[in-house]
Amino acid sequence: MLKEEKTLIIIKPDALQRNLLGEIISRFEKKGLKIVGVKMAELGDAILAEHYSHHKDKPFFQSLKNFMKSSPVVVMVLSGIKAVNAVRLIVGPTKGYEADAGSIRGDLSISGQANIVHASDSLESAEVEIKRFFKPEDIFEYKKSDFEFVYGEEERNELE
Ligand code: FUP
Repeated sequence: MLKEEKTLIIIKPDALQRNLLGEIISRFEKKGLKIVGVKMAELGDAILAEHYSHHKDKPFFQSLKNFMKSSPVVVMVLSGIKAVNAVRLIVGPTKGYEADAGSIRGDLSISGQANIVHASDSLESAEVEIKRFFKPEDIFEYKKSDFEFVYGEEERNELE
């Protein structure tokens, strides 16, 4: 049974500083993903330590936190069929210099750290990450007028 998944993305300081916010949001919008949460935030040590806890013993941990604190970020929740995987494909693998042309990181980044965007890597981490950055009342459930053309009939019947 199909259902709309929610996934979390963080548009990182390099993207804001390089005027890429519109370009990045536009790619997700054009895909057919629905924006159900969005905010600007300055991330502090505590939330970054939690978000990147899987890297806490890596040599780049401190510089990663410094980078993520270097300017505000934009945090978004995107919704759609198989959204977690679809967004990871659009974002591309971690290092910009290894990412395929066509992906956000492949087209817009040539760094392993300044890689433009974070995206949840599984449905389980998406649930945890969305709770980390958003209160339930800041996530919006609504119908978009392009729904009929973004999805096919059988998909729409399953989703409704
Ligand atoms: P991803 O899920 O693709 O964002 O990748 P990871 O969770 O493995 O890494 C999270 C962040 O750590 C990357 F976005 C950038 C940073 N990083 C480095 O700075 N250096 C590295 O060698 C690997 C990751």
